[in-house]
Amino acid sequence: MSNAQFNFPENFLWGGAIAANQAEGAYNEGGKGLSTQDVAPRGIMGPITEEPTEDNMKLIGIDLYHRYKEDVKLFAEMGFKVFRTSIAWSRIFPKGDELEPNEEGLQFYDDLFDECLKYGIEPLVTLSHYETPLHLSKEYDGWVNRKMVGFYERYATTVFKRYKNKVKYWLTFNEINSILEAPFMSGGIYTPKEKLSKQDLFQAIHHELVASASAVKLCHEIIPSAQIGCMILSMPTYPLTPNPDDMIKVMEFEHSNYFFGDVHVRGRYPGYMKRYFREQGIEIKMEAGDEEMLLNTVDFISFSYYMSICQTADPEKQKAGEGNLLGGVPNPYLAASEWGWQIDPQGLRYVLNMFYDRYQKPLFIVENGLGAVDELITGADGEKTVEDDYRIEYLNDHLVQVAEAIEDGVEVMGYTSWGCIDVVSASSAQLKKRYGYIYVDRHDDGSGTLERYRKKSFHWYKDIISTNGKSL
Ligand code: BGP
Repeated sequence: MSNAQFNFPENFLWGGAIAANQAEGAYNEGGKGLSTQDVAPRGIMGPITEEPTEDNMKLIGIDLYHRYKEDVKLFAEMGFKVFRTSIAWSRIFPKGDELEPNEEGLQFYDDLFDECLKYGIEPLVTLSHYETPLHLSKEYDGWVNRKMVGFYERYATTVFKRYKNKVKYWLTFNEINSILEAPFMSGGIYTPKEKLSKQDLFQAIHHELVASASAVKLCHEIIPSAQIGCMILSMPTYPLTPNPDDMIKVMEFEHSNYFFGDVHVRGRYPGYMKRYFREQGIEIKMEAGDEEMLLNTVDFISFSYYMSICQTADPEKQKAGEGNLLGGVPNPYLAASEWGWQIDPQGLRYVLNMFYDRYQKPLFIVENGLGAVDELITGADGEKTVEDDYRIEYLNDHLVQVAEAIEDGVEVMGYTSWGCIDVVSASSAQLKKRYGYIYVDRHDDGSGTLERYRKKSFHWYKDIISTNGKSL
């Protein structure tokens, strides 16, 4: 079916996204050091272990480290223009604080990026995606420590120089605002969340913001033709009722997340954060040069979008939202995925408009998708497949809203759906929560051949890309 009314820009970057720690496996090969993920068998919010344990699905992941050629070939078959992945920091600097990088780790990404470029696929690279070297977490308490800025700068400089002819699109920190709820995974902060003071949390955030601005500066110096963006977990927020108290809750919640974008785009702390710091007795220690450094603002804003939420000022109703990654309560008008993530395609149009109105910068949707349990069956052609019409419906509905936002005048650079090949889930560390167009035969009990199979959505996405969205 052709939908002539949808006008995606001609150079729209269609593709898919994964992260090193959820896909590569080979956690102790090629000179790689341990990362925070290697001791987190239950996901980003769960307890951690002393050493890597066999039940941690990320240690093997989907074995992309050894199978990337086959996988990139499948991405090329779908027509990808861009492939988002992260560099595992601990492959490049195994401990994080050494002076010399690990050549074998650098070589792996050379090979991976070459493989993408061979098919005309642009790599989009996240520098830090929930995978801080474990040594930096244990020895320095992660981003609470100012020294992290220097370690990150050394790492960023190393990879910018190495891949300057291969990578044009960069992201500094995955979902930088998630540190508010997941300080260990997002900020490498070893101090348990319950014991972490707000002072230390916001100091860590300051260090990340300075490091992010510094990466922007370094990237512009080393690769003048490159574009570098921040990456924000977006969660459009509606008042549960028209009560003004609920609306103020919405505003406060949005401020806690907009804050990260505001600093990245405007280059300074907003007034509402200064008020918050004053009222909470938080004093951010700034070093000489920090304020100037923050003025190195991003070229574009990227974000993930999975769901919207509601806010309420009523403490009784608020209880319904306990345990959500960013808080908030369910919306009575929306259905939810099997994992309770509420499905709201229009929220994507809304958030695109909100970001664009606020920042007037190009936007890149670098994560969106449906995590679901898939059943591998034998199709009519004798090939194994998954009839994932539910995923096609979710993605199609969301892309229609991206098209609407483009009609609204929003500048959208591209769309990389999350987990374009099945990967280990970040929140639950399970493999049964699948997002991919490509099914990977691996299961949470450790069984499976690791074979790859094209799902029905594989063919659907291929059509979307080849028609530049006209087949939506
Ligand atoms: C984002 C992360 C990803 C990813 C995705 C889906 O928060 O950036 O790493 O996994 O969410 O989440 P999950 O895997 O928990 O379903």
